[in-house]
Amino acid sequence: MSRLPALRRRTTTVLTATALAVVGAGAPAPAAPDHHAKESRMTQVIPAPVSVTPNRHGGEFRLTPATVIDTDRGARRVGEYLARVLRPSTGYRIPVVDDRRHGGGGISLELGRVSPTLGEEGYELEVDRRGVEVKAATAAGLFAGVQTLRQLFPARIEARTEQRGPWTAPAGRIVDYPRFAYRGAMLDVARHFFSPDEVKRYIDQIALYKINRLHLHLADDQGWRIEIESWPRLATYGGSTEVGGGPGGYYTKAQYRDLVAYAAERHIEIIPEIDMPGHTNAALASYPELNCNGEAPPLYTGIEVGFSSLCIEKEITYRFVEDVLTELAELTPGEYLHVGGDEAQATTEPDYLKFFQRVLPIVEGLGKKVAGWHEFLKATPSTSALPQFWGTTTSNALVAEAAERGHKILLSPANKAYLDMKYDANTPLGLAWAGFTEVDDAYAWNPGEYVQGVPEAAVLGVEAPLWSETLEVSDHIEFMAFPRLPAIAELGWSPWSTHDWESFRTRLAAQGPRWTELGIDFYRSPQIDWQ
Ligand code: NGO
Repeated sequence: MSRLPALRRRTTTVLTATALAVVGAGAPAPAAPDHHAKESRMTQVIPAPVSVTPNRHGGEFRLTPATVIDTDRGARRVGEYLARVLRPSTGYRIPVVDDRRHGGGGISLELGRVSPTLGEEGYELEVDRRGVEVKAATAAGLFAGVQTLRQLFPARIEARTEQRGPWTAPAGRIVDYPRFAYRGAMLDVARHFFSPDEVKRYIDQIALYKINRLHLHLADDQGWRIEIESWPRLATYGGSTEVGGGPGGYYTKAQYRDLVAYAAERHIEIIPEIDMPGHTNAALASYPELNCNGEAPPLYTGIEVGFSSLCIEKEITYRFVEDVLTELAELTPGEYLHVGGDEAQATTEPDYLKFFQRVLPIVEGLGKKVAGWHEFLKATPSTSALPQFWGTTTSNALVAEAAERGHKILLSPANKAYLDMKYDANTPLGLAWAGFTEVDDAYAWNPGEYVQGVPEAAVLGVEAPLWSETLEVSDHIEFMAFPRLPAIAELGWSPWSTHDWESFRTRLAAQGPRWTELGIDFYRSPQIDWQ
């Protein structure tokens, strides 16, 4: 139990999810004008919480040089994380203390009994003038609450250098939990390689919006990005270039383990993908014996797709797949291995089926569940397999049948969720094959009733893929991901009853100054009245 004094409950205005949307839309907030700015911070959170109850009489919590973060032992790392966010801008010491030694006051992160409706990742957050109290059943829930709390302080709290206060958060109460279990982002590190530090930077950014899965597309025609000890040339040769002919790169196992740990500390699970049997030129170039004709093709630095295939009839292909997946499984504490399966235009249909009938049991034998782009449903994997829908229409027979059989589906409709699509004809980066995708396009769909025959109960969640044919550095990632990633994150987290474009665009505008403080190079969409 926390030693924080019981928080007084003076709150009488309950902003349900729907009312929240109304406040966001510019209707007068039910607060005295001098409290408006702070109180509106409480209603500007992204993703929109399940319920927000500002204290009707205003009031605020204020960080001071004496503020401490008071945690249960099991939440210590969440406390340290929050302290690392708050220290640089405030210049305060903000020690993280165990609640048994501490007399109260400050920010309390408390693991314990909470309403079962909060589930594994939900939290309750209560702010009054004496303190902040976040409660959850798990560290993941506290971490989600901490991301909300960050947004209750002024934007300059995100600065990495000391700023002037006051550091206030509006009094009130938030109760929150996710709509879907899987809220993902994908980064293609194959077309262009991104260094471990660049990947960590993206992990920090997606964590802001309660994303809990990062899918890494680790191999494609243009590059192989993960060290495999039993097939070392995959990385050293297959990873030696990228689109446009740059130097490429790969992660050593130590670097990859470090990324997995870094993500885990932010309650994000990494899902590794080795795409097969197509999108395999980098592997085919590294080992001639993987080719049906025994000859290694040259490395590839263009952006065509659909021209490569592993050799389905050779036994060595399956030894290769098993070796790679075995080493990958050892690096993966998470439950899924992603085996790609998309755009296998250079593999005949019977060969494709034959291939996956060999490969699917390998993944299961490693104690992992298999994920794949939705085409792999042709090979009728078991219902524990996770198909990732990436089509541009709202009907797909394979996916609907899979949902009917009992599969959970992951939704990444390319014309909504692909962060590499250009915003409009003038966007200097990105592709346009699925159409231009402005912020409202990315936001305007309901995952729970999007694909025909895939009802909400059959949806595991959403994922926003970012393919990197045209992206070379962190700035490029950020320009394409912001502000659309927060849109997809909100679709994955927030109850559908909060869905409201006017509210979202108002709340998004309030994120702009935070991104500026964080050095995030975002797209200033003309659809948003940036502050
Ligand atoms: C497609 C293709 C990728 C491209 C991407 C570009 C899938 C699943 N396969 O999505 O190879 O990089 O489009 O938007």
